[in-house]
Amino acid sequence: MTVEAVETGGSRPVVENRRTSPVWCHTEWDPLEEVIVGIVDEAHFPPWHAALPPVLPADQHDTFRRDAGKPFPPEAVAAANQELDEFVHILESEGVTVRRPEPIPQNVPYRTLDWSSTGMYAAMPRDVLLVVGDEIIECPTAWRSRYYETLAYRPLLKEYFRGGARWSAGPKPELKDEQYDSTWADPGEDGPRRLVVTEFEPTFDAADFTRCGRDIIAQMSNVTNAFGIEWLSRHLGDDYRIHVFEFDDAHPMHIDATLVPMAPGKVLINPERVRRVPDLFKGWDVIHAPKPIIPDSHPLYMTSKWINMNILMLDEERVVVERQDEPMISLLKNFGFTPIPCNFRNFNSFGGSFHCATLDVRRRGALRSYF
Ligand code: DAV
Repeated sequence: MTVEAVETGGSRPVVENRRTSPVWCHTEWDPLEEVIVGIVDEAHFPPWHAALPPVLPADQHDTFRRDAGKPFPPEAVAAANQELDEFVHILESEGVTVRRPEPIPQNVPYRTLDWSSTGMYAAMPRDVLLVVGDEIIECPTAWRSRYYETLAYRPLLKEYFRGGARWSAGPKPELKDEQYDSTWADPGEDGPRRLVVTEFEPTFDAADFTRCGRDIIAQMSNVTNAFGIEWLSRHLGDDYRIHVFEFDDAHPMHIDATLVPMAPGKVLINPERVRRVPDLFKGWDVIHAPKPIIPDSHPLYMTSKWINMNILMLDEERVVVERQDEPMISLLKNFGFTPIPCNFRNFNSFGGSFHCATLDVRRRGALRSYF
């Protein structure tokens, strides 16, 4: 691959090989050119498993036990689909190329040497695929129900590879019983952090990482272990520094409703989970996310209401925000951003918002240090 030095930052040269790759993304805020938006087609409740209770909202455990392996309610799927269409339309009118995965059957049982499962959905590309620079990485996810989830993206992955991207995958996990702490019990909101994944083998979801150029912020969670972070760190090599922080979150899974870098020098934080902003962000504007306004009556199968923070930056100013989330819209306006409202509350029911539902495949910009 042709690698061309375009600037020198710190002690290491910064490289620009963008011309040879359709995959190119260093931050959460560089101008967005191409994005994958997930789909809710075929969405099924996963089989009940020990990895679920540490992250599902308490009031959803009974539903997940009862409906394990069944399709999500068709009216919920239809309502989410309508919002996805609106989101795609908005992205396209803002000049972004939108790609979609191919639906794969989620109710066909599969098995390994140790266990069997069915799938869930292809709604959240953010969880299972990580883009760093010109590389797209398939994540070794900890949930058995997500074992084959990246198959929905294979046509795109092959196309990007043929176009010049690098394509890799974390070590295929076995996900044996040893991967899960069978004695896990809820520590309670103020209890010590207790994670259900063990260090048996590396697992991680991409959504436990957030990119600021050479610095990548990460957390351990109920799907991402230290072994997984170490694998990724060595895989990415000396060009990147992974900073692992622990937040006040008793049920962590994915960092993107906790700490969201929005632009150089601007970070959105969850005021309940980030009681002390990491020193790394010294000198940055810290924007406290407003309390979510999603009513209790609205079903959220797999996420807390803080999913209101799960915004998508189109560049350093334009930001896609849930249309009904007036407090977030006015706060971001006050900080000089340009919010673009989109209905997404019905999609939120499936466990994510604009950041979870997308994978930014290509953003203009070079690899830099922001700290
Ligand atoms: O409440 O932290 C995070 C996003 C899930 N994909 C939460 C949910």
